[in-house]
Amino acid sequence: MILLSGIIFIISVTGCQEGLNNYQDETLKLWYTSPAKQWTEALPVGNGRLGAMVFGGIHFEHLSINEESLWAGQPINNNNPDAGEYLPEIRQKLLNDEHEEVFRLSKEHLLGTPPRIRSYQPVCDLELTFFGIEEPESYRRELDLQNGISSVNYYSNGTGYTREVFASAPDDILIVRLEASGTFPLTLGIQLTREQDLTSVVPGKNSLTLTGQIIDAPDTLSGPGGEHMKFAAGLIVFNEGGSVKVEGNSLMVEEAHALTILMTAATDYNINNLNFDRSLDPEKICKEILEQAGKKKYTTLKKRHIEEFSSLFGRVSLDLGENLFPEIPTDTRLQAVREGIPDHHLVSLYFQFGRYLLMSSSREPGCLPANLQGIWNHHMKAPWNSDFHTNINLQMNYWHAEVCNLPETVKPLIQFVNLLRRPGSVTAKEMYGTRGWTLHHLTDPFGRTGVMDGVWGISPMAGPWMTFPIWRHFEYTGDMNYLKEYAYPIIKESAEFVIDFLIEDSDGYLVTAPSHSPENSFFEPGTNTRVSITYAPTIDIQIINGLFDHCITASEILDMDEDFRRQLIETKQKLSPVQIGKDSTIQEWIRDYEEVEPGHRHMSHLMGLYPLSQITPKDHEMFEAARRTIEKRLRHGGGGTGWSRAWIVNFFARLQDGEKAYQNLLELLRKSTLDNLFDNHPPFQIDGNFGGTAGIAEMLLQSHGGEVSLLPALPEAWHDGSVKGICARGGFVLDIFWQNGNLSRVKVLSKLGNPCNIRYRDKTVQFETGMGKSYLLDENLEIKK
Ligand code: FUC
Repeated sequence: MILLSGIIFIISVTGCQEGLNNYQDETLKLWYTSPAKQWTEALPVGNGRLGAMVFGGIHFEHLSINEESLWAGQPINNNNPDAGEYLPEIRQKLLNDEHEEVFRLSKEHLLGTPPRIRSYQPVCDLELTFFGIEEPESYRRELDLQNGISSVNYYSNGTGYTREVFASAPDDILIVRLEASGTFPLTLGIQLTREQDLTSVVPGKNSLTLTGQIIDAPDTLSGPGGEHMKFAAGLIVFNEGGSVKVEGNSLMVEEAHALTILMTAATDYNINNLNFDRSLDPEKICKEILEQAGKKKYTTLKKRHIEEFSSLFGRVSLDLGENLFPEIPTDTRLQAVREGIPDHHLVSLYFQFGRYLLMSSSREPGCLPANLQGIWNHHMKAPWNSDFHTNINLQMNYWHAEVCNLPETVKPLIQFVNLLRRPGSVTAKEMYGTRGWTLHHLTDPFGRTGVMDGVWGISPMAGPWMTFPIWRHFEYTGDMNYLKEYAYPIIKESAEFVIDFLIEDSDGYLVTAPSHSPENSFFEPGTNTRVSITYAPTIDIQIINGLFDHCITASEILDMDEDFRRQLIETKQKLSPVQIGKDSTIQEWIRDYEEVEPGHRHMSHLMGLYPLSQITPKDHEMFEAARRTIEKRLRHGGGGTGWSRAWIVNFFARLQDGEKAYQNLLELLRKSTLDNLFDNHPPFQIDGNFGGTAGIAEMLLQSHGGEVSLLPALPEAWHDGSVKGICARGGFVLDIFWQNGNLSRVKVLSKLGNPCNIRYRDKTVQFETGMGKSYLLDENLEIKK
């Protein structure tokens, strides 16, 4: 894997650090009293490129290792070659409600060729087999969120054993440190294993090098087979005391009192090409990284890691009450929450874990965004391929990034979307005969953008949807260079796609056709026939309105493309409207169809409520209809997956209903959270964690519609508290304090010098700010001198 070259991103992060303390909280740890029995109990570390799940075993330690770019498959243009020819007929039949025919034609002539992708894969396992250790007298494994170190401590054989594992971003390396203090030193075997596609594991004097290449078997669904991505992993061992020798293809360490293992992995993936690149030699890349890191002492590597890691993590603190259960392990606390015992500190730990996971799976030295499992996956064929799902999941992964003061985590997403324009423009042209670019409901690092999986993959508005995090990054950072060079071109070309894609329906509205409302279907009126392909579902109208609004604003700010701007304004007026149906909820489709699954996990027609801000209290009728829409979903068993429940938390936060937001947050913890705090979408999906963190932030601070709104959905349970370092659109960083459920004070740091329009309950104040200046406001929003 190489980093994206030739593109320089200027991401204003320095401003975020300015004026911010590094908040220390000794209690920000997940901890347990026994080793993980399965992968979903292990603890994650990552540096954006490398990831490891640490099991913490006593006799046998097992680290499941990932490198973000190791994927099966290869680039393929999977746009159905018939699409252009059949599109007019499909559209016509769709407008005539000939659903069966539309289904048949779409399946044959729109569905991707091939329709599936292959999986993200683990690199290898690092296995440590310890000899002579008796059952320990005490055992603790933990993950310290503040310094990104997972550790294991136990006492056995009259000796204290400690183990630390972390993934350093500055040195691009995974580090395992083992120490034994007492009479019984460390004797262990070290092995690298992989269940398939292994070329060799070669030991050196104190090293192991693993090499391999993914060999894909031909498969009609996912494409031709072949010798695909190359990969390597390497480690060096530095022993203090004792000896290291080679045994077969593993290393044997005898009687060491301390040991440092440096480990890395690499592939020949080149993101610039969205392909592997045979000029890259993964083995050589590993050697170089290890050589550089090997020059530094363990203490230096650790210090560099902690400094870098905590400088990002420490930007935000959340205090919802002190830790009342410092002596109780995390899994027991979670179980207590499941049984109805309040634990506000566990909520803040969960919030910070969401920040931790994003920092660890999406940033330099990595170059790809966080996938469905962030960066952590141990399956050769992962659930949903651990892919980039773009019909809610990848977008949700970044909902909390800006507000939680981690703008640099968005950079890999920006790079990736920027590069997807290339295959995305081929899809736009070949399938729909349009300008611009788009993709459908999922993609892989090879940039496949045709229709995937089945006809429910016909979601041409997923491309425009992917522009929202791109725009949001500008809203928070105000980075003009970024707007001009990256955001605007991505957004404008997406808007061009939409302009060309829209057609007129029989009522004279401009509609998207074909499309669907993710992943729901409706009954054809008067029949039991289920239909999913449709035109102008509500989500599309909301997405287009959002996209066009962003594009119009961007072109105004940049003072560019006046004619195009006018065209967008005119087009907006001709879009079909968002409607309220007979049961007073927001209609999911252009007609008031009956839903097949009224409790469906997707709530796509509420996109305008969150993450967009088209549905606000200013439009009382629509606002109340949105409330009824969620309630209806919930009545029918909605919120069944973690990400769905997390979305509901955000909805209720936007509805300014702190109590319901809180109840749903508790449901997220109770029903969809594993003992290691991963979101449980069997087995695991990271979007629920990220959406949940965004939801907590949204309860405490909102900043859409030109207003910074303080504590808009504070539940009664969070009586006293504070959140520090949280960010608002317009370049503000806030420290908010409350007591007895009421605002007590707020400190506003203005990074950009924009005017600040601040709301608390019914009161708003506006004041001018100076760039880099801080303002303290009291409980009445009066500025203190
Ligand atoms: C969407 C969801 C599923 C799952 C998948 C990866 O399609 O409907 O629940 O999260 O993405």
